[in-house]
Amino acid sequence: MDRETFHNCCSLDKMPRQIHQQHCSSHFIEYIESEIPYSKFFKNYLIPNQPCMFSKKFTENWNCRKNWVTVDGKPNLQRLLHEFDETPVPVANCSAKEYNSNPKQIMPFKEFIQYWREYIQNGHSSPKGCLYLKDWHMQRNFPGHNTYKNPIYFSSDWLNEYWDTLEVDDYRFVYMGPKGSWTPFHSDVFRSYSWSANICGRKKWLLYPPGQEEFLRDCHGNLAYDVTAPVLQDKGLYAQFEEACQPLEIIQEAGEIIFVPSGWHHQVYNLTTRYEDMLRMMQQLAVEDTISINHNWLNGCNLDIMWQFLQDELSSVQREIEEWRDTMDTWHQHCQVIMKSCTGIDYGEFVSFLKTIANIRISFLNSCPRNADNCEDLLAESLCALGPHHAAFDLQRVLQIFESMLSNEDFKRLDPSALSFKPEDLLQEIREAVHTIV
Ligand SMILES: O=C(O)CCC(=O)C(=O)O
Ligand SMILES: [Fe+2]
Repeated sequence: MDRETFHNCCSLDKMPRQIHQQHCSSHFIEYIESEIPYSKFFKNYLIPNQPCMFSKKFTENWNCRKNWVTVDGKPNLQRLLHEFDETPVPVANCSAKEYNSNPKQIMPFKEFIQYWREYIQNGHSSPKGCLYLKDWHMQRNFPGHNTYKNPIYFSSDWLNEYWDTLEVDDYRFVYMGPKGSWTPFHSDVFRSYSWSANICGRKKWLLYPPGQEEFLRDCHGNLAYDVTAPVLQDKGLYAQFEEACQPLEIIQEAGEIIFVPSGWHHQVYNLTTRYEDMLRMMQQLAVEDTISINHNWLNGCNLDIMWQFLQDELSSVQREIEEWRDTMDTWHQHCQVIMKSCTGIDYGEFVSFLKTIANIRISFLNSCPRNADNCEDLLAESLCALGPHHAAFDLQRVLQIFESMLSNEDFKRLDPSALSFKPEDLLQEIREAVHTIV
């Protein structure tokens, strides 16, 4: 990041995001044909929270684009079987609905491939339903395989950076879906961004700008499972459906990478050729065999959206258990526990997350290796590639959110001894580190 972008973007309040609540954005997605400077992606897509598509040039050197795909563009099942064999993988059943999602099971990779082969031979049907291998942490399980390389545009990724330090989880996934597989309507974990690259096959995305999901809830407040289902026409159930805008409908071809902005709800289908796509629409069938790599990620640009999400989640937990408020001394702690079990994070962990991200950048600015070639690991390499102004931008954003947290009533109620540090000390350190750059 250059000095100018840093100065222009530091205070995001000066650059409000587009408000989509009342009107919808264009029905076209911006297309990035070849390399653009990182700062352009940052200014045009990350900060305004707008979707875009990268051409297949951005994935042409990935090993999986060669190794996992046959010459006629189909998944190379033989090769995949050889590579992953008995590995346990998570598999969803798209034909069954469980709450607002699909039930999942773990099975050996080879069992999934066997199912997939039979499914294709059977004219894309099976008594087992349509199974979709999804949310598989392939990269984490096989770090040495060098399957793909994270493009620089998505490298300011605090979510994976933080969870990597804990060594328990990450948000980097592989999806493999036969014809008919799809992902129900949702937005991503903590309102993160996602990027998704098609290794082979095609996907159709239905994207709704933030706020539109409010029109896509039933009379109990639950989000629609399938935004294309006829039941949404039922005014008694989905009273506001007519107020929702048409979704941005995007076809993603093999090799292309889509950037899905923060809080944009989406529904995704795996498709095949354009002809079959037409047939699908006529017959109301979903079509094709697709492999994709999907990462969830967030950073200083959408940190405020995550923080707002956490506050909204806590408020809804508080509403749920309001009736016990006066009967329990530990009611506020309980709200945090419930929030953690529902969303995967509570306020205490959010603070640890911010602290970890800040400390890494403070050390980076203090040592400041300016040459990416001298960096020892991938994290240092990406900090170097993004440069000291990006690190300073990150710190500035942590500072702003930290200040907002410190004045938040629910945050003030947390047990201070649960924090292993004094927030004021960290804030001071951040200010000093940013000062060295400004
Ligand atoms: O590809 C899919 O089926 C779903 C992907 C998705 O929801 C995402 O990348 O955020
Ligand atoms: Fe998603």
